[in-house]
Amino acid sequence: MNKILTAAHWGTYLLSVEEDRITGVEPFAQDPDPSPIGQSFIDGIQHPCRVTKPAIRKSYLEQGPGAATDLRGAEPFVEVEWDTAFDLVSRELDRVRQDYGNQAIFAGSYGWASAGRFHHAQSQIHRFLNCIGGYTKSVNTYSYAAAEVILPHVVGHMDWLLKNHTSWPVLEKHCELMVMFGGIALKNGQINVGGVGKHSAKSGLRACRDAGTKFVNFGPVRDDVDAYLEAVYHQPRPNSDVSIMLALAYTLWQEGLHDKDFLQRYCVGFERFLPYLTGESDGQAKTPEWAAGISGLEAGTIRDLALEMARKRTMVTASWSMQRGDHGEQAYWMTIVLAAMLGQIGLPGGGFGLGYAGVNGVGHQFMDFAWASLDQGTNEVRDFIPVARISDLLLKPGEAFQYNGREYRYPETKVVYWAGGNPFHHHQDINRLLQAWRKPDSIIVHEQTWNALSRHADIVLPASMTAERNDIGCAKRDEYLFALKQAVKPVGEALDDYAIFSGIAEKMGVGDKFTEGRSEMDWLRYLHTINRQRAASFDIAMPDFDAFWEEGEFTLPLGHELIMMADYRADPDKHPLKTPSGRIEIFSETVASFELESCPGHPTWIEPKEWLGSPLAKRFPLHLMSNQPVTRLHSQFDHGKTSQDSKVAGREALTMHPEDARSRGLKAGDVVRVFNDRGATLAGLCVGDNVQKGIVQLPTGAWYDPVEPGVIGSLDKSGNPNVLTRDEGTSELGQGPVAHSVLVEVERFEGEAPRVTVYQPPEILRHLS
Ligand SMILES: Nc1nc2c(c(=O)[nH]1)N[C@H]1C(S)=C(S)[C@@H](COP(=O)(O)OP(=O)(O)OC[C@H]3O[C@@H](n4cnc5c(=O)[nH]c(N)nc54)[C@H](O)[C@@H]3O)O[C@H]1N2
Ligand SMILES: Nc1nc2c(c(=O)[nH]1)N[C@H]1C(S)=C(S)[C@@H](COP(=O)(O)OP(=O)(O)OC[C@H]3O[C@@H](n4cnc5c(=O)[nH]c(N)nc54)[C@H](O)[C@@H]3O)O[C@H]1N2
Ligand SMILES: [Mo]
Repeated sequence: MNKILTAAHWGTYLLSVEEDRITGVEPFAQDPDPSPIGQSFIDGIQHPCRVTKPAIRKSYLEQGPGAATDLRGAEPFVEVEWDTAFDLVSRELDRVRQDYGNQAIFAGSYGWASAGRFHHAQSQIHRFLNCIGGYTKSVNTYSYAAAEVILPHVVGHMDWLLKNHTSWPVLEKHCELMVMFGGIALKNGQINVGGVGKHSAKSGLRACRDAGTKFVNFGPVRDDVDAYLEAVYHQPRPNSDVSIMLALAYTLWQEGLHDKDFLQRYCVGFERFLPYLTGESDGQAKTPEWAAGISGLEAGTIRDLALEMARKRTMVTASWSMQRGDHGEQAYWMTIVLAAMLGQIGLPGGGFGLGYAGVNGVGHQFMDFAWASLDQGTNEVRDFIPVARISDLLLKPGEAFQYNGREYRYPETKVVYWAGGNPFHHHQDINRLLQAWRKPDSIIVHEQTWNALSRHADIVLPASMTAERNDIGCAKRDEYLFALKQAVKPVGEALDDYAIFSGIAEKMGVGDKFTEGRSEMDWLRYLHTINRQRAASFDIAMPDFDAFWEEGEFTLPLGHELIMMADYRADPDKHPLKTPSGRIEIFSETVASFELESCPGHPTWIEPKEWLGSPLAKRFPLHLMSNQPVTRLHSQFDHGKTSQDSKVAGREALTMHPEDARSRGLKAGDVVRVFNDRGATLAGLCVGDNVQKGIVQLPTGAWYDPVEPGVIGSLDKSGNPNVLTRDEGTSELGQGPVAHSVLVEVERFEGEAPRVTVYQPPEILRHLS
């Protein structure tokens, strides 16, 4: 039996391999808190739902691009040889770029793909398409799109902030009070983009508790906070957080506890915000009583907390989910303004945090080292979409959209090309997506499994998984470099994305440009050489490639303990922020000049379009929390053991408060229908008071599995919340997704529930009859 190291976004593991089968999984010995998701490798890699051979939708193979696009998702596939598949793809890309131009190829290809630096699917697809003239791209992430757009106006870029978060050991020593909005969920800290050596969030937080930090959380789900922290829980009406923050700010001002020197020296625009806070400008003082009416909390609770925050070294944190709702920009802007009024930004243990443990790297102490990655070349196409505007792109060619203060237009799309992401997982309002999905002539995907994305494509090219190829593993905000050796042969005829693009590039006459004559191992050596040179510039000796490959791992020295914005606090003239004024902008002249109702010039309470406070709550009285799943990464390995073991009544579990269950006559284990005007899905019921009354939790990631494939509005059998969510931008500024502002109703599903079938392959023909 061989033991071979592999890496995933949720950690590093040793796979036991016997006769080309994976028979066991052990976590990496140095990881103090490994994720159970790794157990899904046992059945998930060599699973019947893997795509094993290139496959073409039947009508498409018979009639070519644009054939019966309404049958996407409903027709059988026909297997073809790789050479035929390469021909089909290269001819279609050629046709479209010649007849319409490269902007007609949409290849934002958003998604998490897999760990492994070289075989990173997005790097591969973008490099390949840049070799043939480019593609329409997407900007920002589903994770924190609103933050990425608002924060540069207010304090600095999200990437810069995430790299500079105050690290756990500093919090342990200095933080007296941590006030959390949306919790700090350890389930999320299992993950890190690109991989994890040591999971540090749990020990980091628990050390704070042991050292006496008090934790207070505002949020609907108790599991968002580790029970060990003995947090004080408040359960405000979801999406009301900005009103609570405003009331905390109001109390600080009213009591004269706001830090006037800090606001004067480090910020601009407090005087433009103050009339709003006091109500001078709109007739409504943002008092605790006012916020109580919106959030359902006690005014006294808010007032007392404000006083305590002013007395103590306080860290105010907001999870990324806080800005994945209507007007998500406001939640982050107001978090920063509240922290600025407390005046502790740049002090150890104080200030603000945006997404601690959202991934393991936030809070983790690491060395700031940029690992080498594949050069993607230059994209000659200027067109782009904000990432969550994919359905709009396809449905509204030629129409204008607003983004960050400017107007742009959607180009017309003929080809959609995806590798390493799953829009049938990540995008909101799947029924609207299905409508949009009928528009392009061709949909080409590289997929590992027969999930909803590959089922709704025309050309499906089977991609290998990390354990099936050689790679190097390294991640942002993580200190480890791993040699990832191929553990098993790829299933069937699956190839890695590099080999697939090499084959297509060859047909299109750009083979050498794409590969630069390098094999997989040549590329790993090449990337290692860059890493080694970078390490040398830090006086770190890294072994040569052969020694590293033999050794299997390399670790960077421990980074410094970080205090976010300490430099800025020490000398704001020497270390100005990258905002227009160089200061924290409580009022932004730039944002104000855009004259957007959906994002005014200072943080503002704007009522969400869909929440428990809206008239729609009469028909759909439950707020849906489609948060990140505990047992997988999004849709990845939903077919694997860890995720499948967590299903209830064969589908995704929906958790509901006991009183809400009782009033609907529901009990644990029931199959329930979750619905609103946009769609309906079936889930298995869990009942528990870990969720707030009036909300239901249905995590993202179950594979969309319609009762009637290809029919828009069909009932989903597996519990995918995105048949229920809204497809609208956070605002005209950020255009981020609003997955967390959604209302639903839940009822028992009467009769025999349809069987979930999505974890078995669709109908596949060996050849055209
Ligand atoms: N309702 C709701 N929706 C959400 C969210 C939410 O909170 N609620 N969260 C959003 C967020 S924050 C995010 S980041 C997105 C995540 O959305 P995605 O990143 O799109 O989700 P994944 O399931 O990780 O999709 C990755 C896909 O890539 C494939 N893949 C993996 N490795 C490879 C590879 O090497 N090659 C190829 N060709 N394919 C590969 C996998 O099979 C999988 O289908 O979802 C968003 N959607
Ligand atoms: N296990 C696992 N971990 C993951 C991922 C995964 O798929 N699986 N995905 C990763 C990715 S891509 C990302 S972006 C991060 C996401 O990190 P987050 O965006 O923070 O994750 P969520 O789980 O969506 O949300 C965290 C909690 O916020 C609360 N919440 C939602 N809306 C509100 C609100 O209006 N007010 C308040 N106060 N609370 C609210 C919910 O109770 C929810 O459980 O997680 C990463 N980690
Ligand atoms: Mo994300």
